[in-house]
Amino acid sequence: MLDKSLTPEQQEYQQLARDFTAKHIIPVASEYDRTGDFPEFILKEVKEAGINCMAVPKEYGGPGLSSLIQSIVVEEWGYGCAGFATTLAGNGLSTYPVLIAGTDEQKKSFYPYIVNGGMGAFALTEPGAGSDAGGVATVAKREGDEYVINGTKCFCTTGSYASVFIIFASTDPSLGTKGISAFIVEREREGLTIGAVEHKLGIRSSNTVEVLLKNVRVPAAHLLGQEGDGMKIAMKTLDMARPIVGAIGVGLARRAMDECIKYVKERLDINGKPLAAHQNVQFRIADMAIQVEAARQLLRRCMSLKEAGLPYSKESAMAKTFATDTAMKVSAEAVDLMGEFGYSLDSVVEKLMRDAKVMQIYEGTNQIQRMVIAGQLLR
Ligand code: COS
Repeated sequence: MLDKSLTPEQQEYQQLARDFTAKHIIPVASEYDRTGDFPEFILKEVKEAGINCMAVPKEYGGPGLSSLIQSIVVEEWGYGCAGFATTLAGNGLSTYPVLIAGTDEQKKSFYPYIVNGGMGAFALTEPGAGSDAGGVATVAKREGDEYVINGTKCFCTTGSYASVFIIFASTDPSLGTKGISAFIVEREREGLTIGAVEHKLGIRSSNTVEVLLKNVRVPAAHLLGQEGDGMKIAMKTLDMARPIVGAIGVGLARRAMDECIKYVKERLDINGKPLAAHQNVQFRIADMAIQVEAARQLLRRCMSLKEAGLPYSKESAMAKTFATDTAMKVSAEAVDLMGEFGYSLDSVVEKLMRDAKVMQIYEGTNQIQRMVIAGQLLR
């Protein structure tokens, strides 16, 4: 059922994304999960459907969709496969720093890389700077009209396939977070190589790698904003990205609930009655539905604040936390209710449970989100 509380345009995108997911993601998701292969084909399809890099404005070749529509589309991707959704949303994430701080010229040169079917990657995290994003040890030294970048990035989504990266590096380590800067770095720059590829418990079709930077030279014009703006650019980017992760979580939780409903209606107990006839089962299904809907509404409120140009950093952290905790809880509950069938590698829900875990960790752990929320409430 389409959500009738949405506007006709929003419903249109919900239908489009639902059809896209049913056609291109659901039929192949378990195979890509099993092999861990990267679904390169999905890029062409998402571009053709007009839902690639959804935040990029029309004037730069993107679809320029509202934040609410973006979350509606991503929920559908998350329903199909969180690995595919991470790849597609990760591509969008790489466009945010340029949207936030890029000049017109930077937008014109950067967006075609990604919008026309290439991929971008956001590289902030380092072996010694995960939750402590300000601990970035990669350095960018100014030499004439170039910067020379040295360091190691890790857990970089889509790094092996990206044609361009947003790299965060310190231009003045003595200034701490105020010395961090952000750069556009193309893949072909000499000295940029891909290191270890992560083997993961879930979202196995998404590509997660180490990015090694050894004397990588970029023109000074590739600096986003001013030297020292990097931490703020990163934080604003994450504000935009966290509800999108929440949307993947809502989609995943909804899928777990749907799979579970199908099962309890068909599966008979020892007296020949469907499991769904038991009040205990009904209550557990009802709790799933309450959590999915609450997560979705928290997300939509965050998106309305953002669209209205109001502060939404706290709500972004809330939506991400609640939606991804819901994804974890509902998928684990689905495995529990489906018993051995749910635990089997042939079931859909065991994959959902594996995929859900990382959402509580990436784009800022849910503990970091609670720090952001409490920080605003207690200041
Ligand atoms: N929007 C704009 N600016 C922000 C901001 C936001 N949402 N949040 C913080 N800032 C600014 C602060 O105002 C501060 O600027 P000033 O020094 O000018 O005052 C600067 O950024 C540093 O902020 P803060 O002092 O709060 O930074 P901390 O080092 O204490 O770190 C946390 C704050 C923990 C919240 C941050 O490191 C974080 O989000 N960590 C998680 C990182 C993450 O999500 N990684 C996932 C990577 S995605 S692949």
